[in-house]
Amino acid sequence: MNLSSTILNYINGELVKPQNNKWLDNYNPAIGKVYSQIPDSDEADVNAAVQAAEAAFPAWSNLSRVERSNILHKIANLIDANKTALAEAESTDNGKPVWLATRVDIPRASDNFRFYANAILNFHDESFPMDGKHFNYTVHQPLGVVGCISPWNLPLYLFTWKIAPALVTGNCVVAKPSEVTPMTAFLLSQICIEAGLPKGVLNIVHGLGHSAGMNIVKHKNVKAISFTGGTKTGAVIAAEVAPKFKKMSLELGGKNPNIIFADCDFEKMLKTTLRSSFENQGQICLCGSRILVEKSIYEKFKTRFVEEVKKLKVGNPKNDDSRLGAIVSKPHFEKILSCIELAKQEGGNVLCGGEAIKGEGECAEGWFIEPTVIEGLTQNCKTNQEEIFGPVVTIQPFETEEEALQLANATEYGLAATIWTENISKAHRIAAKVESGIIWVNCWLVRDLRTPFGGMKQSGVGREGGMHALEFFMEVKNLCVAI
Ligand code: TXE
Repeated sequence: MNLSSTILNYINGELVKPQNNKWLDNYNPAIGKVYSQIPDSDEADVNAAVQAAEAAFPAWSNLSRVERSNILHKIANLIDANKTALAEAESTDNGKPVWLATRVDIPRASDNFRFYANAILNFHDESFPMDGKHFNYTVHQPLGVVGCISPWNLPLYLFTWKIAPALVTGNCVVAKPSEVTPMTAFLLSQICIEAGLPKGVLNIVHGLGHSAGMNIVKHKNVKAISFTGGTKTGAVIAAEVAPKFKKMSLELGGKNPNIIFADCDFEKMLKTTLRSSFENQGQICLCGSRILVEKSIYEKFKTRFVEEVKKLKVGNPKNDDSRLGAIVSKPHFEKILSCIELAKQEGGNVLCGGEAIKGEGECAEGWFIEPTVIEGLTQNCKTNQEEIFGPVVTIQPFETEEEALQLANATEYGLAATIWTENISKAHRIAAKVESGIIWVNCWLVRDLRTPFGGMKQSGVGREGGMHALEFFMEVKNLCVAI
């Protein structure tokens, strides 16, 4: 595993420099300093990647599902074999604690490859006999060259979540990780070479969204785009892709309600709510950033929650006792602090946190923010409407189920929600009316890869996960034959 300070593109099976020889700084957010360089790729690099993918497509799509599945299993095994290096690289790039990358991000990356290597073997077509005179059957075929573009919050986790189903269905891929967290994608390139993935099947082009990313989206021979990122970016991509009738899957932002009823298992709720509020420094689109609490337990919740939040240690991501690490980038660090200032201007009362923290030792120049809890805001203020995507949650009381639902659904997003109640009828009743694509009851971030993943409203279009992802990366034909 070559943890080089110079990250290279992976095109046609080779690790290569950008043709324009332009480079971007890549920062370690825990120390606030540049630690590597990444290609500032442009149209020439994307064209080379698409050409390589086109050249590789006939042979790769003609392999049997078992042959493609076997190669994905090799990649999964190599990810597991390099788990420590990958977790450290993920933490260095993203600022998340090493223990979190080790426990979640990297195992999930190998699970993604393993899951789809198996899922394809169970994917089947359908037949529809018609009263002895005609016979229908479906045929699924790969699309060709597809584009996969991913964000910085769960870098290898979300990158592989797209690449694995795209490859195993016989497509060839041009992928771009976030320019903010490129290192594990570079290491994945090396793993794919070692696994014997044929050249051109997967191509990884590093660079900025508006150049490398947009050139992938625009390329006439890229048949589909699978994107995960912000809602505004999703809209830019959709505007480009829709008129060209390319398939698109958009996993976008969220402003998720965490609805807590008085009849919940309080201690279990409290422990999980600490995670759903601040895991990965609150930089998970599934985090519950709006905490809605039934009025009769609001004061008890507020007191206990703030007490526990103050105990959360923010520090060096290398330390096992750091519950929160660094914020991913200086711009995002400054954005979150500006959101906290806005919350105060909107009448919010900061119950704890709210400030940047100066790191210790090697982290003295790092970008750290205290976990922050704010109350006293209206639902319609910007703080409760717009995604902050950091360690900041708001809390507000409700009195009735109707009020809880009104608050929960009062944003333009609809990605995820959590509901805490021991009354199973109430849980089903509320869940049926919450406008979210993913709903957890008495738990959070429990993920079964067979399930559909995605949001409604401004949280996205389409579903990833399970057979939905395999379907997305294939065309389905229906053949009707006269007997
Ligand atoms: O997103 P950006 P970020 C969302 C999360 C937050 C955002 C954070 O809610 O809003 O992602 O990730 C590339 N054409 N989710 O800041 O800026 C860019 O280079 C083509 C939701 O990274 O949108 C990067 O690789 N590409 C999600 C990627 O898009 C472009 C889970 C994302 O960048 C581009 C995780 C362009 N014009 C985060 N502009 C979910 N719902 O599951 C940028 N990019």
